[in-house]
Amino acid sequence: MAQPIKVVVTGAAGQIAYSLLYQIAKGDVFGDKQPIILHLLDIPPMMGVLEGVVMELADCALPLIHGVVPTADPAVAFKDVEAAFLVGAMPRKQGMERKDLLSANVKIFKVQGQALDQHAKKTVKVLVVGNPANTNALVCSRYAPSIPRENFSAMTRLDQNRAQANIAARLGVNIADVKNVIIWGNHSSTQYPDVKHATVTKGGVSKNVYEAVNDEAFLKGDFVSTIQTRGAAVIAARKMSSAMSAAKAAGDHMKSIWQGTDSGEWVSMGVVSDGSYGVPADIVYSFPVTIKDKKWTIVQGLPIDDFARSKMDLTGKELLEEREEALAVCQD
Ligand code: NAX
Repeated sequence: MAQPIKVVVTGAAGQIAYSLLYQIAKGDVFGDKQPIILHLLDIPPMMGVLEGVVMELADCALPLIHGVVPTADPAVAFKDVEAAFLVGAMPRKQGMERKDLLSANVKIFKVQGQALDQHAKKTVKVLVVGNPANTNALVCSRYAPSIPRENFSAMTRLDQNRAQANIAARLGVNIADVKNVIIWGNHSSTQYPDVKHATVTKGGVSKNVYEAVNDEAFLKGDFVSTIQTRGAAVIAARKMSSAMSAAKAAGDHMKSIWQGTDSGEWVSMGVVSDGSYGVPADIVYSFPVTIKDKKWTIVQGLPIDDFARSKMDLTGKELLEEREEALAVCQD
């Protein structure tokens, strides 16, 4: 059997982690032959709750788990980890402005970037889930200069999964028959869910989603706004934010990094922009990527029409603003 790898999950006492830990622990992410030592980080007041999570992990009786290390100390949590799920962040409280949330959370990601820099393996793959995920990932990578920037990514896979599910339901096909949906930009309500390059297979025949849906008004209107506001719709119904689906998406994202993408398929993730598609460089922007040997490559050469251009620019502009706010907070 392979040597165990150390995997950290932050916000380990929270609701996303509660679903995510089981997926990781049973082999859905790193494979069913890969033993794991789980490092669980949360803040000191949550140590009692975390102890309960540790008890439940033990009671799951999962043979891939070769150790569990609950801690409130980032130095312990990030020690020698090869994969990091950065889920923990401060939730938005009533009366809190987006700016206040950004300012509280980027500070957390500055500290965790520094801890990763000092303690993690240099090959560590870091997935940022905690919001504002794209800008937190940028901050985290900036404060971990000894780790390649390409190793940091932000989660837009939940948005991708939502878009894929919406189209599959609309066309009455299985989710697996819809491929290459793209999320461009920020994991926020400015994101641009794009099916112009997506395909659907029905009765053995593959077709472009745009042609199959055959309703441009829907694809440019309700579809886009439904995906952009899906998180708020879940909160309104459940009185809590998406957790099961967010955990599934986090597992999917890291699995894509670990095991690569299938031939002819791409996935969306927030990565440090190199200026592809005229997107500003040096922001964490969600692009379509293919992955091989744990390295991503932005899919090049997709034609961008005027509608897509305006949506892609808008979400890029928001990310530039977030970057300025975040860097100012970090310098305080
Ligand atoms: P919870 O509030 O249930 O859990 C968060 C946990 O993080 C808590 O246990 C808290 O104590 C812990 N925490 C806070 N500060 C910490 C720190 N400095 N170090 C370690 N742990 C810390 O939130 P949950 O529903 O699990 O959501 C977690 C984050 O995911 C939030 O920021 C949320 O906004 C974000 N989301 C991101 C999504 C995405 O697609 N990128 C979608 C789902 C989710 O909304």
